[in-house]
Amino acid sequence: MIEAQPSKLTRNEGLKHGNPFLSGTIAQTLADETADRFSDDDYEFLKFHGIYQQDDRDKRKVGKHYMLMVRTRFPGGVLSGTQYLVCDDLASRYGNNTLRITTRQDFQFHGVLKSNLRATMRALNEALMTTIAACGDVARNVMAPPTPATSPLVDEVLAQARHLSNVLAPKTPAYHRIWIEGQELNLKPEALATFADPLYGQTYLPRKFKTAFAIPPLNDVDILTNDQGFVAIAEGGKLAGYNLVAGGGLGMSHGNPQTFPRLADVIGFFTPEHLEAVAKAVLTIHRDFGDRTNRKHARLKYVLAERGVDWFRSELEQRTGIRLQPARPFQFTRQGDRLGWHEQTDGNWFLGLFIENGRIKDSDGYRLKTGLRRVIETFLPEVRLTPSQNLLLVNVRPDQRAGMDALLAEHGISTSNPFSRTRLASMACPALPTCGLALAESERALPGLLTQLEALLAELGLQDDELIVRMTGCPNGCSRPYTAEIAFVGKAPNKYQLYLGGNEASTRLNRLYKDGLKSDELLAELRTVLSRYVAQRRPGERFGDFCARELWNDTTVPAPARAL
Ligand code: SRM
Ligand code: SF4
Repeated sequence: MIEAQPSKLTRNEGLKHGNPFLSGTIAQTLADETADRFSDDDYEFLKFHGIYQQDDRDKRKVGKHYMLMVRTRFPGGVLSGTQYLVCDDLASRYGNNTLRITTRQDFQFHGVLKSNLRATMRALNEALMTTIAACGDVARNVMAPPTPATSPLVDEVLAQARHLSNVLAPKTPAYHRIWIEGQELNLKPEALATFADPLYGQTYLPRKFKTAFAIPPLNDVDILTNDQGFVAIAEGGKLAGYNLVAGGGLGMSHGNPQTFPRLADVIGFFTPEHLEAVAKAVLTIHRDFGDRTNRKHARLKYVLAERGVDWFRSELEQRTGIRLQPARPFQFTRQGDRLGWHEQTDGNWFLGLFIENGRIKDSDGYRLKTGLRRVIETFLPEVRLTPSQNLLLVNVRPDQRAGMDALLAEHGISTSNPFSRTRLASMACPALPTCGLALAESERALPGLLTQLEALLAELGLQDDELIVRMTGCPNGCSRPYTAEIAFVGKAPNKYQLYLGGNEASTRLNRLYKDGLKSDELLAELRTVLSRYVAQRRPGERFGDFCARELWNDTTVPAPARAL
């Protein structure tokens, strides 16, 4: 009888096992001025430090031009005005003179040279910012609703998200020693192999792990796309506890039906004092049951999809010793941000500014980077980055508003965000030239495509409608395309898949409508469906809901209401 062979662990598992300290030879390569790049092994270790080695894909014809992308970890997207100014300065001094707000409320610095990497990292840490575990097989930045005054729960939930982010951060001293102390770290292999993280153990997680908090009815964090989510339940104006949702994730690969986007399941309710225990239990279920033999099948969503909610709940209850209560009713009605000026509950104001695709840069007549810098150094508001790649200036005194308006206007920035509703609700991932996985353009293509779409919407009398449009350069889903009403997903240079049918609350996945379309064909396909929409839509029906009903015959109530 032939015995089944255990499947082989992935290369990443071997790397983590050999060096749970996560130091690799990063420090030695940093010290070696002749080396223009890190080794392939260090490429993997660097991720745990919040760093990606990339090359400028626009320059590949003349050779590989290596550079680093550095990603911060800002739980809930919060940073002080002073910290913002440090980031702005670092982007100009060491990066490509832009700051990129990510879909998980962080900043990315693109184009950092190896010779400037340590200075960048040290300056961030000196200003009390970190990049640890912004990438890698660990719990990533914890998302939380950043907008003040949308609910009395915002501050409390934000504080819990920030606390949880610390609890879930890996504890290796390598980060501090390499980037802050500047040690060479010539540790013996035996010393490296004995380190074990108290939560993650020696091999960390099989894959990335994402956490978010949301306060219904606003789903501004797209909570169901996370590995674990905490839906705040208010009773009598107070935080009664959380409904746990688990098993969401969007990444997939073209032509591999074993990979798919998935929305999280609703697992059950618990009171706030159990938050840490529940979060750790979900993480360790992923740690212990995630597939370490296939990185494309390693996310927690596949554990949920294959073992089911009942199994998951009982495993969680065993690990925590807590009995989950039935989930409390909740409903999401909307995603997105509150842009423009709004009053906070304490009498101060906040300003929501649309940042197209999260890219803070100066261009002719629209000097966004300089204008933001000037306004922040003058008035020192708190800054919050949103999951829709926008920016909020928070805690502004009423008497400061006019001065801020005027200063921003001097740089071509209007605080009334004068863009179409569809553009305001759009997002694109970075893709080319920095992302090594991009198959097609995204951030550089979407603004122009939207201009064409805006013309089409005007022609059809839909110029005042909001269509949630998202674009990515590959199927990994970084700008969360699969919950959009319209999504363009890159397949090859200038070839996209067109997905239709997500909803306003981000509680329904869209579906593939057409494959392999060029940019101009995307518009032609949309013209056909939008014309049908104009002719056949029900009163008040949004485009995504119309597509679900008419194209997919899907009239079910989207999760999570269905799951309760
Ligand atoms: Fe992402 C990989 C950018 C949010 C799913 N993502 C990447 C890399 C690092 C490419 C790489 O591995 O070489 C991209 C860097 C591009 C560049 O040049 O900057 C990248 N992801 C981004 C950001 C910057 C997109 C943005 O428009 O803001 C977001 C950074 C968030 C952060 O601050 O942590 C970003 N990525 C997401 C999201 C959305 C979310 O988390 O809310 C997803 C889908 C949700 C999910 O995780 O399922 C996402 N990124 C992926 C995947 C697919 C993972 C999978 O399970 O298959 C990859 C590829 C991978 O991990 O192998 C990836
Ligand atoms: Fe890169 Fe693909 Fe993510 Fe876009 S979706 S940033 S192309 S990995």
